[in-house]
Parts: sequence; C-alpha cells; structure tokens
Amino acid sequence: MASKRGALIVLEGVDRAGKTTQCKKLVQALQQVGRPAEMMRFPDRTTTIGQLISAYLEKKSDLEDHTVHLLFSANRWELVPSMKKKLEQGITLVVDRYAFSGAAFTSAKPGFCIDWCKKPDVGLPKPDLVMFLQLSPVEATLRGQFGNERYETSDFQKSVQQKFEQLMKDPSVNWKVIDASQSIEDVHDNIRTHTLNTINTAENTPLGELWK
Ligand code: ADP
Ligand code: FDM
Repeated sequence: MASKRGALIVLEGVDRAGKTTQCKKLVQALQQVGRPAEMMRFPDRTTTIGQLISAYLEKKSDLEDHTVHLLFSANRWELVPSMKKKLEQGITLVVDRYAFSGAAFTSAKPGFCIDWCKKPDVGLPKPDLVMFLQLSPVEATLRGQFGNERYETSDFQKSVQQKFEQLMKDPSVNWKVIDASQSIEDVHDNIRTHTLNTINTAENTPLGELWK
C-alpha cells in the first residue's frame, strides 16, 4: 500500500500575531507524537529569488510593485517540487505565510485588485487548512514595536487585515480563525487540535490545487 501523504498546513495573520512562534511549537508537538513534520516559511529568503525579495523588504533595493509580487509567487513555485515530494513521503508541512499573504499585501497597495493578485498563485498546492491568527492592532502593539522592514506601518497593516478578511470569504479554502490574543499555550492547543484532525482527513484525500 502506498504511504499516506502529509498535510499542508498554513498559518497566516498580521505582523506579531504569533505565526512563527506557533509554527515552531506545532512542528515540535507533531514530531513528539510521531507525526513527521517540517516547517517552511514564505518568503524563503535563502534562494536566489528569495534574496532579491529580502533586499526589497529590507529597503536595500527598490522593485516595481508588479515585479515584486511576481517574485513572491515565483519563490513559492520554485519550492513546489520539494513540497510535493515531502508531502508524498508523509511529511506534514507547517508553513509560515503563503499565497494569502501574497494577495493581501499586494492588493493593499493602490491600483491592485485582489483577483489580479491571486492569478500567479492559481494551481499551487492547496493547503488542507489555513489558520488565520486574529489579533487587533492594539494587542499587536503590546507585543512590541514595528521593525524597520517595508510594510511595517500601522496604516498598511490595517489595510492588509481588510484584504485578508476578503480572502477569508472564499469557501473553497479551509479557513479557521484562531483567537491569537490568548496565551501562547492556549493558542497552541487550539492549533494542534485543528491540525491533528486535518492530518487524519488529508491522509485519504488527494492534494488539491489552490484557487482552481
Ligand atoms: P509573527 O510571526 O506573527 O510576526 P511572532 O511569533 O514572531 O509573530 O511573535 C511576535 C512577538 O509576540 C514575539 O515576541 C512573541 O514572543 C510574542 N508572542 C507570540 N505569541 C504570543 C501570545 N500568544 N501572547 C503574548 N505574546 C506572544
Ligand atoms: N509578503 C509575504 C508579501 O508581501 N507577499 C508574499 O507573498 C509573502 C509571502 O513580506 F511583510 C510580505 C509580508 C511581510 C514580509 O515578512 C515577510 P516575514 O517577517 O518574513 O514574515
């Protein structure tokens, strides 16, 4: 019998919602119960395309807005072969940001519509579960100040939040909204429960194609 596939689990949310903290804890928890799991993050700044994106985010270079949008998408596509291989091997992938950040951040810029922003990512491996860590701007501020990277301003983040809300209306994606204002442990318990349920379902369903 072919081995059962892993699940593709994505965490999304605004800056400081706790995505990185929770991705790490989730991978550890899955490994502890004998479920193979690995963390990934987008942008993956280690590739050649990722280095262009990183320089742009650090404001060391300027890129035209459509161009950088397509680079973020290319950075996901370049990793698709390795993602599919791992999923087929039964490894669950826990991903810190994905195409939803791509569409939300670019469509928060003037002159971009969400439909255009989604197009380059149509057909990517479809997450079995997308958990949106919901946190108000006031609570995010209590977790520390913004950094110095591009997009780290409160007006832009508010606009990004609205775009995420629009994306979450799409019933073709398995969204779960998580209250990220709880303690790290409570958020983790919630995320782990949803993930374990999803892993069991994903084992018996083929991997889908996003927004298709
Ligand atoms: P993100 O990846 O969404 O930007 P991080 O995981 O980097 O968020 O967390 C941002 C900051 O908030 C870190 O200092 C982290 O320790 C803290 N943090 C994360 N989750 C919580 C929580 N549930 N309660 C309080 N502080 C948190
Ligand atoms: N971002 C992230 C985008 O604009 N498009 C994308 O496709 C993705 C994946 O890059 F401001 C933005 C979101 C955030 C920045 O920051 C990445 P982190 O701290 O590495 O998540």
